[in-house]
Amino acid sequence: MNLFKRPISPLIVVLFFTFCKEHKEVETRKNERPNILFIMSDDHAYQAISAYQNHLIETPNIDRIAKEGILFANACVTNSICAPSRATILTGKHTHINGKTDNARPFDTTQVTFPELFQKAGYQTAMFGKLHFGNNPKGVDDFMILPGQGNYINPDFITKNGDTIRIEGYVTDVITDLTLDWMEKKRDTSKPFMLMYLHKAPHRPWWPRPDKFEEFIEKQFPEPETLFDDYENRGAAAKTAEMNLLTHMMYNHDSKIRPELTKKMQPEPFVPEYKNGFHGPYSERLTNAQKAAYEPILDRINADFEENWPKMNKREKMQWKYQRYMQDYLACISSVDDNVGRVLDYLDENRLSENTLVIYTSDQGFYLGEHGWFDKRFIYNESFKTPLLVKWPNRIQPGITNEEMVQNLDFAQTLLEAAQIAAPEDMQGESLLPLLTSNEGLWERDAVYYHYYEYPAVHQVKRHYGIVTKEYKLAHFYYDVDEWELYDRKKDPLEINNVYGKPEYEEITALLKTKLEGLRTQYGDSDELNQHYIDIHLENQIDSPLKGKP
Ligand code: SGN
Ligand code: CA
Repeated sequence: MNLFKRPISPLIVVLFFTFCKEHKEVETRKNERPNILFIMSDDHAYQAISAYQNHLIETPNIDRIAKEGILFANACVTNSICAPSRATILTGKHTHINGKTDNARPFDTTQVTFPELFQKAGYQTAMFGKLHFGNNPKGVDDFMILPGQGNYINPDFITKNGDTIRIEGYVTDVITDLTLDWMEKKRDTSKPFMLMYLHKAPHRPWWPRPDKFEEFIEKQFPEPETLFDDYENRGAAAKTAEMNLLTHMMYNHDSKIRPELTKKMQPEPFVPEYKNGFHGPYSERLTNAQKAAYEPILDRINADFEENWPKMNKREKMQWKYQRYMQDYLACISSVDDNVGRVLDYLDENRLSENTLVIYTSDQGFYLGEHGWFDKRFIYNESFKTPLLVKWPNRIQPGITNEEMVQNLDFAQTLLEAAQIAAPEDMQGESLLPLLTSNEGLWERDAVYYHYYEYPAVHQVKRHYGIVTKEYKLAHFYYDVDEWELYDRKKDPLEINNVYGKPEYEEITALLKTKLEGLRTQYGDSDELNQHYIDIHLENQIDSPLKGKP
């Protein structure tokens, strides 16, 4: 039969034109500049995102980003602490170049940051939530940021006009309301947007919203294998760090035991507290109604502590503190996840999802009892790695996992390239676009550079720099020690055996040292710069909160 002579069915014609139209729309969208939604939380461990691991909590909304896009299993930071990580993200440069070595000194705002490049390129830009820079953001048309660390309940915000206003509510909900309000009412629909939505949670001191608080104090969580780590086979740094749950996590400030009760009980072991006990949200900031919601929950925690703590041995005390910690930390994350869901729903409902690149990350990872710790700072996995999930429909295949060693250093160049904006030559990262769009062959980096500086300071984690490959991790701790640590990542994923100096690792150590020097030269770091930053730090000595000052 001659097909060409057959009359074409009207249905086929309609389908054909619909296909052409849709195909054309997809093609046009591919060429359109995408909106960027940059979501970052503070201290969100990948162990507490179910797309990574689901033994602690389900995070269905954050997981949506992974389901619809890509999950980076080996994303890491260049320096595991808040403001320095943010400076690296915004400048695309390592700490020793952007100069933001610690949380204390303000960021040098004469530097170019990626939002201003978006703004200059015709994007509408905005930022809501935690920046923690000691000054206001550059290159954003609109912003509302928390002063410093901010507060969980009834938070204050610095506005673009220079005012500080207090907004009643729970910080994670409030930051989301501001973000949604901007998208709904302030967005210029003739322009693409670059929006930074930056959570304070789940930062210490982990105050959940009352309903989540109540829900999570009922839960018990599995313990990490290294909860009772004794730091054998490690150097001085792990032994002297002040972030152990039993000996450094505060009864009042962290575990929510009322100062009056600890005064009466004098619990062992002794842990120095902040002078103001319930530092943070639980102070005169709360309305009576809010206090009435928290008090019965605090009553239960305090009654349990009063009755059971004196009967517990050391091991049981560690376990009690771990459970208390996880209950509050994970309850805070549950609110982050709900609110991320609200924002993703907004994008879906307003047909914005298709042309919006959504990125979810944290300023660094966090210890959830691993090595007996809370906090971050070390080059060890839980704080060195950071969550990274990206979705961008039509460009990123859904459900991909990528194992490459990518860093927060790469974010600026990635987002700029996605928006077809030229990145300045002196940015030090690499665009992740080839990985996002699956051309894995184009990725060559096999080792990353890390450098942590904030010492002496809160948590007393010693200064160190190092190199990490998929197989090994080599770190040099310096300043008041001169110690090397080497971990065989494949054989010792928990990083409890420092094999530096073992004869069978001599060859690889020499190779890694050469490679590390190569990275230091490539990125422009040096012993002279180490000394320079030590001098600056000592001039601006940061008070330890253990001296009573938060
Ligand atoms: C505060 C915390 C510390 C934390 C630093 C830095 N104490 O000082 O535990 O390490 O911030 O955190 S608390 O008073 O908030 O409880 S960072 O994320 O900002 O780098
Ligand atoms: Ca942080």
